[in-house]
Amino acid sequence: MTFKCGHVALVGQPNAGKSTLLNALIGEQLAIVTPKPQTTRHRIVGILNREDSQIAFVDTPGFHKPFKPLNSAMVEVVDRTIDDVDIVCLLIAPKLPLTTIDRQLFERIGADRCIVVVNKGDTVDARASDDVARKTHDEWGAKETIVVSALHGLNVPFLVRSLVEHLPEGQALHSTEGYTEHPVRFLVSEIVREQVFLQMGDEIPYNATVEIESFKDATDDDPIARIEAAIIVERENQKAMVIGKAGKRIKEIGTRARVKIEDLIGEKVFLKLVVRVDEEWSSTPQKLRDYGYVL
Ligand SMILES: Nc1nc2c(ncn2[C@@H]2O[C@H](COP(=O)(O)OP(=O)(O)OP(=O)(O)O)[C@@H](O)[C@H]2O)c(=O)[nH]1
Ligand SMILES: [Mg+2]
Repeated sequence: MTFKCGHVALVGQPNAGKSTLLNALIGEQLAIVTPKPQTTRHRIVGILNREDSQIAFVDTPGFHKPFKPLNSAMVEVVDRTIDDVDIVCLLIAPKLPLTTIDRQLFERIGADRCIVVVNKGDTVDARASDDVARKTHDEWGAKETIVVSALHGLNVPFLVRSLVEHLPEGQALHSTEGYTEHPVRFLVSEIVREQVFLQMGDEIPYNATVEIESFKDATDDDPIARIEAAIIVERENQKAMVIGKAGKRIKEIGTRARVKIEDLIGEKVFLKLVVRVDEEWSSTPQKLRDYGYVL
């Protein structure tokens, strides 16, 4: 049996469902998902090991017009990833008309390396999503378009089979154990950030990032993992909002994040959260680098 291996990027506008699809493809809650646009900020790699293949899926931030340095860093990730991979899945919404921004992305990727994925197929009737698929062929010249529902896993195995066909032959490029090579610290910071997105109103998430300040695994003497994380915001009033009345909001963020972190690392966790103000961090290139954003 020939073995196939390669990298497949998931690209598209904010909220298209890229991270949901990554999780559906690898069967794990690796990438954070929220109803707010611009949730993903980094390249998130999830590895699918199969008997006949290894596919490294690369989830990317939503492609949008950057208006500040954090956004430029996010869009840069998309741009670089497109160049790095074997195949790009371009996720689009199941409605017409096709958008200019999706078309530009399609052209940037090139028809030969692009599989168009019409996601959220569960939200419209089959005829509507088929119409979208047909238009990608007729108007853009797409060679392959697949309708899926990342949320319900609909047609996801079919997408995988199609990807395997297109991938080059070759040995596994990543470890065949596990589904990710990201450090646990990074995954934990993402879980906290997910709760900041979910529990806070519209303004805070876009001004917040999360730093892990210390991480001690459980030991024989102390059977609880002890993690300290800082939620970094840009202004004092934002700090007050994250903390909430009598510390209620931050407590809720911490409780929900802790449950997910315990699931991830398989240990009981004591999670200490603090909020720090770092003015203009999202507009200052050096600070962005310090917080792990790629510039
Ligand atoms: N109904 C439905 N909702 C979906 C589907 N896929 C994703 N969603 C929802 O769409 C929202 C955005 O999903 P994400 O996976 O975070 O989207 P994304 O493209 O990664 O977004 P960014 O990281 O912000 O670019 C969430 O509320 C998901 O639950 C789907 O197939 N059907
Ligand atoms: Mg995402």
